[in-house]
Amino acid sequence: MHIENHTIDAHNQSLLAGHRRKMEYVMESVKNPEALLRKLVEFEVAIPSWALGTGGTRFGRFSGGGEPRCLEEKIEDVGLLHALNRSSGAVSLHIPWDIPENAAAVRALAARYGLRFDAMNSNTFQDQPEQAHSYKFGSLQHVRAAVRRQAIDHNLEVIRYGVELGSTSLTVWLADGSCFPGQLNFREAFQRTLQGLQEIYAVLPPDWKLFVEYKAYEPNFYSMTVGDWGQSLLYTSKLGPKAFTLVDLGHHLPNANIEQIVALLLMEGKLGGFHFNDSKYGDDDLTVGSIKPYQLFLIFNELVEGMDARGMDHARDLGWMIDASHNVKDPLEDLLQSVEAILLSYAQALLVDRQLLKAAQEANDVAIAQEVLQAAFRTDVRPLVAEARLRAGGALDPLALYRSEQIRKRLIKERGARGVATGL
Ligand code: RM4
Ligand code: MN
Ligand code: MN
Repeated sequence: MHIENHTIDAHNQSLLAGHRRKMEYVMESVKNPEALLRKLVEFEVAIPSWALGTGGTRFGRFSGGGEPRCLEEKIEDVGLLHALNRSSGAVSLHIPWDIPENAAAVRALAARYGLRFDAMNSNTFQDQPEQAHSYKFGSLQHVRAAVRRQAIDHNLEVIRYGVELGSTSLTVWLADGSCFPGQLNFREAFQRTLQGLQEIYAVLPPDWKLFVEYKAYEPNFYSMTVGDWGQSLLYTSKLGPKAFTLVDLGHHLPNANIEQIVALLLMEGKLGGFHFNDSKYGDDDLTVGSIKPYQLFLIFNELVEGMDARGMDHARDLGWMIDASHNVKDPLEDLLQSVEAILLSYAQALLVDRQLLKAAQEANDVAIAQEVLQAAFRTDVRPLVAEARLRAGGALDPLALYRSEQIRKRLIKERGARGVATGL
């Protein structure tokens, strides 16, 4: 199904007068509104193909119905999101959950919705039915060469699919590690993993990037072979200039200062991209901005400052992806909320008075530094983000329109109540 332009127009008309009033008010606190709106229009966040069905936990999975039954329907769903918010113009695929059987056709379908393919994701954390060797004791770190070969070959296959789809990056997240002391020789596990990554890196097309994602724990609970940003940076530094660290917000130990991690990775030119989500305890994969919106703002504050310092293009030079998926919300509503939260934090970060902050830092004026940051964070930028969406042809209130158009109900009618999408 898809949503017609005239439906979006009618929705916007009904909200326009109220929107204009809110805009007038917020414009008073924005110095260069046109430049800011342009940046918001350009910003885009990739939607993960594995989050379009209702996420489960290992205890259960409760489908909301109407889940996409194939890659084509997943693309249709992302197309729907993009039509509503005009900021979801990319999709990130996980192989083998979403193998494009006919890549040319899939690419053409995506193009019809104005979508491109962002980073490809490999999966060596699960065994597939036809697979010769098990990843029970790891993949690239494995003590047996045949298992490592299989994992490397899988990544090469993912790159091949990506090339056919026009993607230009590969994200490698390894579940490798150990559950008990003594299980693994840390140094040898690192070296084997590095060797595997080097083989993958060697076949990357010239314009491709390799993202090495880290995670503190789970599924291994004693050690992870890419367990934190230091380890990831070690791998990516040894690999070379096309390798970068990927930050997934849920992959840190409690209270980690993620904004500082981001600032230093950017300084080193080694920050590749993000998996946005939110968390209370661990890899909770909750809706972006639902638990710690101030932290998200502080991260964007570092991103804007650090990217500007390196002359980077905010919209293009890092990989912006969502990695969220859970039990109780309609996944499409969750994704609309996640994209919105990202844009709000980005807009607030753009509002930070950099000169004043710099002056406060130079003068050790801690109170004013806090005032500057919080003045931006406490600005209600929702009208600005809505205005950017309006200018780009999207809906002023995507979630409200999704509800009033009864999209989930229509999807259930079309696809049935029992379908289960591949993914988490
Ligand atoms: C992991 C990690 C990866 C994602 C898988 C599904 O925890 O976040 O990025 O691909 O989950
Ligand atoms: Mn992730
Ligand atoms: Mn994760």
